[in-house]
Amino acid sequence: MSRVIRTAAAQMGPNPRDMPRATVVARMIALLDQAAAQGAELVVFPELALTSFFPRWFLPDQADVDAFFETEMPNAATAPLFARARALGVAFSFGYAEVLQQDGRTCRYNTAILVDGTGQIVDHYRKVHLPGHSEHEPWRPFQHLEKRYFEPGPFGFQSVKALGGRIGQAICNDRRWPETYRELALSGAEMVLIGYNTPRHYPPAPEHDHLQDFHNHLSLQAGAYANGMWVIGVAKAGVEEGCDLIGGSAIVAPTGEIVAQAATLGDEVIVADCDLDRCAEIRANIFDFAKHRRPDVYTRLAAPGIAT
Ligand code: CDT
Repeated sequence: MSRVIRTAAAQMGPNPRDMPRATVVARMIALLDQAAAQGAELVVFPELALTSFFPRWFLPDQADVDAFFETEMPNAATAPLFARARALGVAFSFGYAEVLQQDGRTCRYNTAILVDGTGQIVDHYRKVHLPGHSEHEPWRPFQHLEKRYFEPGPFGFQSVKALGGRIGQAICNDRRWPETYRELALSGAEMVLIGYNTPRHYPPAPEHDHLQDFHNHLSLQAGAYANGMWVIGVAKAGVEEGCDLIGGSAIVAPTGEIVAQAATLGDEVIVADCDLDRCAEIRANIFDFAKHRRPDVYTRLAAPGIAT
């Protein structure tokens, strides 16, 4: 039986701060329709897809922060997206800011969900690697306050059975960490969905700004190859509230080759046929984990210490 998932990366252009969620969701539905017209069974949207990338702002009033969060999913704003996807029988994933009450306290996560073709949420991932800083740093031209506005996801990385294979999720900065992919691969993932918002300018090391696109693809391609799995990287791109976000959304094969890549910095759909059986090209060969991996000597990997 064929295990090809025709997959779309639905890159999004900027979401201005005052763009209503209804408008953003209408754009997402237009992208979903375009993808479905090309036969896509799975449509992958970016990190924090419903709003502007708000960690760029220091917002002293918690009410201003909370305006970017969702208390339930689906909700009134996203219900039309869920309905259209269900009508089309298309699975989709997207990122959003999630707030919930848990064990008597308020928890806020940078979250991504995977929804299957029947409209069921089948995977709920909370971002593990939160980049940036916790305090206002006025010297920066823009902030990166993920460490202030979110807490790290406590559940790590796992994949779920969906669409005839095993699918996992990660979010933006996670894609730079080899551990992300290896953990997902060891959980059986054959495809990993990764939305991102990556500013071209990195204030602590501006000498690397010209490498942002390179580092994006380097990470996605290395993760795919070293673990023999499909990686779908999807940007929110373009100039959002004065902040230049890279594009370069890409569908990467288990060989590490980019098989489809966005050409713009706006709303754009790219599509590829992702045959999950192609994971074996790598996993039954150079990265045959059972045959060649040496976890007995990787003792430092899961230990907290760092040699100095
Ligand atoms: N959203 C996100 O994680 N962005 C980071 C920006 C660099 S760290 C300040 C990234 O890794 O792309």
